[in-house]
Amino acid sequence: MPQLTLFASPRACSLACHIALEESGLPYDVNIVKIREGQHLTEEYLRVNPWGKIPALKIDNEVLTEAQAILSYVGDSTTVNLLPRDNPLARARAHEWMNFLTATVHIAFRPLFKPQYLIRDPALFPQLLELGIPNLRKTLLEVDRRLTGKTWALGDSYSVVDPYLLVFWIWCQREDIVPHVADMPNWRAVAERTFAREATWACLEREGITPDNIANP
Ligand SMILES: N[C@@H](CCC(=O)N[C@@H](CS)C(=O)NCC(=O)O)C(=O)O
Repeated sequence: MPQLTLFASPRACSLACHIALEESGLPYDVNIVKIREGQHLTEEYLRVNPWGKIPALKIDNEVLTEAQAILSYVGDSTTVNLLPRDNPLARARAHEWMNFLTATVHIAFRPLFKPQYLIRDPALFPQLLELGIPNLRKTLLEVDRRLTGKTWALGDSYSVVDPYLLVFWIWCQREDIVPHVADMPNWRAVAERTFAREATWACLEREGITPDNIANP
């Protein structure tokens, strides 16, 4: 069994990998690297992931990056049913979700969370938000639409996609984001089911996330 160490920052997209590892029953360690404190840019972390992003999963002496790849690896490495194995379409659906979350949903938060990554002049940030806020709202509503009638993202079975969805649900609960987000009843129901799982709270607590600070980090 390889030795697994996840590098995670509280509330970052790494939370999905953290919960998936906890659900998987695989032995693993977590190394907390706080983005807010700039720890992702220290020499020590850049030796792990020169790209300076979270998450990274150390697998013995190799490092795997990208949330989707890590979730896929965890799903394939456990005997717990976290990723469809033998059904090509069901497996592709899992990747359809994960790719949508990585490439579209995650990025839709950028004008609000990290405008400085997109444009240098802070005077232009409001212009960025003019397009960014409706785009975020529309993207999140698309997540909700895709969850219509579903117990979990993939239907009846919990999978690595569900904790990934939870990351962005938690981001939506931030006091500064709530006003820009529509009601999303399908997603709320899936998120509540995910919150009800023991593994979820074990990881949230480890990252210092509590019901009291979830909206106001
Ligand atoms: N495409 C990467 C994105 C990784 C990423 O940007 N992670 C964020 C945290 S959610 C990060 O490391 N941010 C540090 C920064 O550049 O400020 C993935 O899906 O893993």
